[in-house]
Amino acid sequence: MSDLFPGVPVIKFEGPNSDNPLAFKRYDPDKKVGDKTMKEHLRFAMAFWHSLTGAGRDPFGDPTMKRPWDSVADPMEVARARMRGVFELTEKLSIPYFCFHDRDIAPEGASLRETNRNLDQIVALAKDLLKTSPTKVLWGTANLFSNPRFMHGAATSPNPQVFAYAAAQVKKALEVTKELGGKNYVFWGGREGYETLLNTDMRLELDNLGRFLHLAVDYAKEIGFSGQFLIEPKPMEPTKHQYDSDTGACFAFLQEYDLLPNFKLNIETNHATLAGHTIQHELRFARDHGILGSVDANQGDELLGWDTDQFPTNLYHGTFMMYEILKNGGLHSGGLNFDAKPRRGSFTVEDLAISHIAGMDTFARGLEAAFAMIRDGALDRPLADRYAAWGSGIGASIRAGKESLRSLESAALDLGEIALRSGRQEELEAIVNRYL
Ligand code: XUL
Ligand code: CO
Repeated sequence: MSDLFPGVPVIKFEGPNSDNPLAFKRYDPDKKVGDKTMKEHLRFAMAFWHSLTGAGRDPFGDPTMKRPWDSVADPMEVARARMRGVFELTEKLSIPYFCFHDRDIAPEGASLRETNRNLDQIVALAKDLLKTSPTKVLWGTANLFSNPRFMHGAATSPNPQVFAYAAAQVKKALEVTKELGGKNYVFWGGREGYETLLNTDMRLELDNLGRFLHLAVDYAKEIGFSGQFLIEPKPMEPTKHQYDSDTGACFAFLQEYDLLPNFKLNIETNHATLAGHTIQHELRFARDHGILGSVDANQGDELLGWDTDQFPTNLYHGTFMMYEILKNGGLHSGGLNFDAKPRRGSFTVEDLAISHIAGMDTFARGLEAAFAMIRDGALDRPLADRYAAWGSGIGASIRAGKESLRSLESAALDLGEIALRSGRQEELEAIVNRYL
């Protein structure tokens, strides 16, 4: 293991009474919850772009983060240090995976050919480090939004040369993700959306997005990449409207373009907030439709209307998220990727470790609470009870498609007052609190 972060020790579980900020209070990797360990349930990942590349810049200010490579001038040397850094930090924190963008792990050159050469060098280093490390790659992706060429979109650009450039970048990113053993490949819409409909042919742009994703599916088959494809809903930012605006919109898009057999969703907490949904809603919708693939685990500030990408510390959300994930039978090839950054004022390397510890403890606590609620049928029993009438009589007959408006009218005409039952919302909320 490299020693770029001497201030971060190997993090151990010390239990809920520990006051050591550099220790787990709830996350005990080998502890069994049901028939799986916490590590197997939670499948944590570190986001390379925030933890290794993120500098703490904001629209009003310059970088604040203090990192071991700050005085290194050669961008390739910085890239190599960061790649060693992701292995060191994930190993010290018992985080089994990391996720990356092509452009975050290696700098761009003067042409795509040169950029690919830079990428190859860093990928060779990563491949070497993977040989002796327990850390693996959860997913890879292509950054199709930072470079000015993508100002009008990538797959949805009005300029076909930009479409071609983006396609070439995805081709390479798929090859690299395969080479590094990535379990999934993510498409986040980046700038796939619009600023104004006055200059936008929405129909053409959506058709092109569908075409683009099919090209990726075809190429993955060609090179034998068997990872899961994921798209990541987000309603806005950087564009006014992102086409993959929420799980419902993504589901409709995947259906329309016949991509459902190949894609699931990577659902992000802060993006759910921006879409005006709870994360519980987004995960539930995806689970019910068989497209819950992976999670970008972070949280937003509910008073701020932008993507703050904070580390997840809300136990209530963590519990509901783990509830949906357990009900989904786990995340399968997906995981909980900390797409989160320490606040700008939390600029030390220790803050980076402490932020991950806080997030991991949140989900470990959420896992235990959710597991216990499911084990006890705490929410399942009242739910089954609420819908019990659909299992027999007229309810069963409606579900079986045996009724018509005419037959239902005859059933309703002479009904007196219908006996309704309480929804028991407050009682259920209190039940959840008992498990926290
Ligand atoms: C952007 C976002 C990204 C994607 C990967 O809002 O969440 O980090 O997860 O490009
Ligand atoms: Co994300």
